[in-house]
Amino acid sequence: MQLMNMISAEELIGLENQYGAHNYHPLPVVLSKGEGVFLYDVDGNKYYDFLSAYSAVNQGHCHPKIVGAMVDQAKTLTLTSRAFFNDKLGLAEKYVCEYFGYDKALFMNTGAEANETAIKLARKWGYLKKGIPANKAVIIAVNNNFHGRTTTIISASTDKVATKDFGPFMPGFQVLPYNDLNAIEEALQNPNVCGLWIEPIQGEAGVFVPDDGYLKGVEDLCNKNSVLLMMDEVQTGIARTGKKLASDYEDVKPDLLILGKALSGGVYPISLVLANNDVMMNLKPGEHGSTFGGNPIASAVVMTALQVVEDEKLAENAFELGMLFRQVLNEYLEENSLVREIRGKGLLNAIEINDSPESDTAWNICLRLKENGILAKPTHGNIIRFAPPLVINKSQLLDCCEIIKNTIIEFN
Ligand code: IF1
Repeated sequence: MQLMNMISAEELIGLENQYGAHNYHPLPVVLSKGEGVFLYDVDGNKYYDFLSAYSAVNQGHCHPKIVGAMVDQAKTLTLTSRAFFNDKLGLAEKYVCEYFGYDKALFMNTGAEANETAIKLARKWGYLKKGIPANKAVIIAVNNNFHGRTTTIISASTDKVATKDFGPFMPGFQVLPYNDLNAIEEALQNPNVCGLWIEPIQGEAGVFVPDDGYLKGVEDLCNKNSVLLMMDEVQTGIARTGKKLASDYEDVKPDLLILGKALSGGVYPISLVLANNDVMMNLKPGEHGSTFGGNPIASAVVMTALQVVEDEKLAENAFELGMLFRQVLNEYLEENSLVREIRGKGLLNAIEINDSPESDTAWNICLRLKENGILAKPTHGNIIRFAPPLVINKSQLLDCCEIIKNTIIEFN
C-alpha cells in the first residue's frame, strides 16, 4: 500500500507507544523486510540479524521453502480444530517422532504452552505411574530459569522482574541452583518429585553453559530416582547450539522434550512436546488441547522447516561457525578490559560486558552495533547475546566479528 510507505519510523514507533502495551523496550529500529541473515528497516538500511527472533529464525528470514509450504497450505485448509481429523497432522506427528526418536508428539503453539503441557504430563505420570499422592507432585526447577511468561511457569521463576506483582503463584515447584548435581541428588530423594525441569543452556539468563557432564549427571539422577527429565530446548534446540539438540552433546535423551521457535523457521507459531508412550498415553481425550495446536498449516510448515535444517546442514554450520566466532572474538578481545567473558555453544553465544547489570554500557554498545550494521540486544543488563540465523556463511561471520570488535573498542 503506497500509504504504508509514507509512514516514518518515528510515526510507527509512536503508534506502538500510543496503542500498544509497553511490555517491551525495543531497540529504536523499525524493520520492514527480512531475508536470510539480513533485516531491512523502513528507511532501507540493511542489518545482520544477530538475535534471530530469539532463535526462532534459525533457517533464515522468510526461507522460501518454508514460506512456500505455509502459503500452499493456507490456500487449501488452515484449521479444522482437533474435533476432526485432517490430512496433515498425522504426517507431521510421524515426521517429528522419527526425527527426534520418540513414540508420541503433542503439538501446541507457543513455547510457554509446550512447557505448560510438559508440567501437566509430568504431574499426570507422577500420580498414575509413580503413585504420588493427589496434589502432592513436585517439579524441580533451577535458578535463573526461563520457560515462558504464564503464571504457572513464573511460579518457578527466580527473576524479580518476571514475578513482581503477579502472585499468588502455583505451588508444587522447588527451585535449586543450576549446574549443581549434589543439590539435585538430595532433592530427588523426595518421593513426590515427578519431574526435573531445565534448559540445557540457560539462554535468557545470559547463555550460561553448565559444566561438561551436568546434563548426563541430571539424566542419571532422574533415572535412578524415577523422575522425568523435562528438557526445555525451545531456544537451544533445532541446531542452534551446533547439534540437532543441545542434549545431544552428552547423549542425553529427555523423557519430555520441549520445543518451539525454530520448529517453523519463524514463519508460524508452533511448539511441541515429545515423549514415549509410558508418559504420553496417560493423557486421555478431553484432558488437554488447544484450538490451533497441530493445525494443518503448522503441520505442513514444521515438516518443511525441519527438513531444511537437515538439507542445509545447519547444525554442522552452527558448530563450525560458532567455534570460529568464539575463537576470533577471544583473539580480538581477550585483553579488552570491557569484556568479562565470551561464551556459548554453536551459534548461541554471548559477550558479558565488564560493567554492572544496571549500567547502560551494553545497551549503548547495541545502539552502536545497530549503526554499524548488526542488530543484537542485551539480556540482564550487561550481557549481549549473539545468535545469527544458522544460514550465515563464513565470510559474513568474519565481517560481523570485525564489526563487533571495532564497536566494542569504541567504548574502551
Ligand atoms: C519474551 C526471553 C529468550 C525460551 C525458553 C520457553 C520460552 C522461551 C528456553 C517461551 C522464550 C523468548 C520469549 C520472549 C523473548 C525470548 C527470550 F528473553 F524472554 F527469555 F529467548 F531468552 N523456553 N523465549 O527462551 O516460548 O512462549 O515465547 O514461544 O517473552 O520476551 P514462547
